[in-house]
Amino acid sequence: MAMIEVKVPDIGDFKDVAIIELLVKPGDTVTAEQSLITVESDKASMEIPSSHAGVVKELKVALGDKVNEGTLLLVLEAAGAAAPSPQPSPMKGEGASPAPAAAALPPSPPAGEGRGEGAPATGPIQVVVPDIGDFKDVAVIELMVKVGDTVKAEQSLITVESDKASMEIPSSHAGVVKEVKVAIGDKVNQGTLLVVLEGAGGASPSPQPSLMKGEGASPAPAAAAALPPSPPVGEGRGEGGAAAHNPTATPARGLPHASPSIRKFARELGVPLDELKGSGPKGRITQDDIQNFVKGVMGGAVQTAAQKAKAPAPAAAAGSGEAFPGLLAWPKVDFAKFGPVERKDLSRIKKISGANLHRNWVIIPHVTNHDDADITDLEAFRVATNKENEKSGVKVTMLAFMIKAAVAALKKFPEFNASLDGDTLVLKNYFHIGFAADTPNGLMVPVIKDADKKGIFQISTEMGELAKKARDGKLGPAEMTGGCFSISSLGGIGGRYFTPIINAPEVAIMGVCKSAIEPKWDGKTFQPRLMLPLSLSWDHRVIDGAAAARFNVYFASLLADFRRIAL
Ligand code: CAO
Repeated sequence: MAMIEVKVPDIGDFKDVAIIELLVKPGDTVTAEQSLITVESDKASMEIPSSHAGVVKELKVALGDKVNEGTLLLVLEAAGAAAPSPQPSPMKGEGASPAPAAAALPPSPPAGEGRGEGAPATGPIQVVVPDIGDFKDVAVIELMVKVGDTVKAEQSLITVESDKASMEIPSSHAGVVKEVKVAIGDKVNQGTLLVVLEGAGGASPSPQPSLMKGEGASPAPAAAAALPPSPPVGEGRGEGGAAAHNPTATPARGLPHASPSIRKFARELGVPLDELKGSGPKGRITQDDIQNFVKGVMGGAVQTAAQKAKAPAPAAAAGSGEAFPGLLAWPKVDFAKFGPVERKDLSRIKKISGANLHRNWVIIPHVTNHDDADITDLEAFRVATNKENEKSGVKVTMLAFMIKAAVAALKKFPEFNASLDGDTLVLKNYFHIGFAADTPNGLMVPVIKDADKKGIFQISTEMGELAKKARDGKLGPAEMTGGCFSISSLGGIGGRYFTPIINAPEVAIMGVCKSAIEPKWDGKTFQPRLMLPLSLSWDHRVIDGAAAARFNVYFASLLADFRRIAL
């Protein structure tokens, strides 16, 4: 039997797109045109079909891998008589590949729409579907705005879907939605009128970014940017993982029916999409479905398959309603009775990170140990280093040293570099350190990968880049997942100590506040020493108080004399 290498076909402007679903596994029999993987950019997802029929011998990619045209996906043993099918052509309908269609999407704004770079948008503005290439008569599957909403230029308005790809259509202008001209289920084409906006005062519409390149800081990419997901999704590929277990349930489309942003939303919350029943058209899973599912799990009314399988897992017990008998309902107050109020929706990041924080706070038995590190000498070294390297443009902050110290402490206390999987502790032999970043939209935790292999300058550079991306809403999921341990530094702001919430599935987090000069007794006299307040929160299911105290003491000793790192 001949072996055939199946590669990613021409996917046009799609570059370095992440695999979010593996739809086949070794041993599966696939037909030509059967979808093999799903890839996703900021605003679109698509399935990549097989060029040939056969039996999967070897998968050459994994979830999260970035692929491009020509990337080897898998090796097939050619099916008996089945001749290799031709390479799929741009999506025009029957059995064609979705890839080129999506790739055919142009980066430009709709013609004649008057992007108006620099020109203030005032009065009614008709926002139409831009040039969406070969996408024809695509169905609206999601309305993301309603009358009265204020939208920004580039904010996603609707999601459309063809056979195998879906994408969000952004607004060409900023303004207030006066009329929505399409409904769910409507078929749209280039030029279809979507909404009428009342132009936002003097606000100039920003230039349209490339639709498929994800340069826009739209809500969709932002949704991906929040706390990393936690079990049972593992590395944030919950629905993909589930699909991978059961790839042949419905050969062509056994996947949960959901748009890219909904999939991201679900991944970030750790919601297994394949366990949800969609309430949208054709069973499509909506944001409400996900939120209701999360509420159900938090309240104990719903159990995920993973929880059922692992019952009586401690997490399930803690999350069940029975753990809180007689709990009062959340107070409903008409605040306007007491004075003027305004209402403001939580940002998507706040909603996502809030749900994660809530779950972590409720489920994990947190304890926080406080300690201080004498960083007098390290701070002098840091200041001198920055002076020496003024021209390099790389500024080293205390956080970079703390990331290295965290790696050394994780090596010495491996149970801190672990995650709970039911009754099993997963000990990690890699050292990815997350750091909390404050952004205009809320808290995010980018991750410095392989911090053990990087020096202070490289860590500082990466931290600067990741923090900027976080603030610009441009962090990708891969940049926020896989963390082993997090550091939340409020040192640049102030305060003394706090109780950080553990970033599950991690088991500990270091909170750091602002250092201050304090008098320290050296046995003869008081010396002015620069003291850094540390607050280590840890999961008492995994870590004991004595280990936590030792971790803190060791961490502080490293900062007090950084040469210990080399011991
Ligand atoms: N003590 C005293 N000063 C400190 C310090 C500390 N522990 N840590 C940082 N500083 C100083 C820095 O040296 C810098 O001073 P100069 O400007 O004089 O050089 C200044 O504070 C600002 O530092 P920074 O915040 O820009 O840099 P950082 O590496 O310390 O932090 C980042 C980067 C992204 C983590 C930070 O900007 C941030 O977002 N912090 C907030 C994190 C957060 O919200 N945590 C709470 C999570 S729980 O809701």
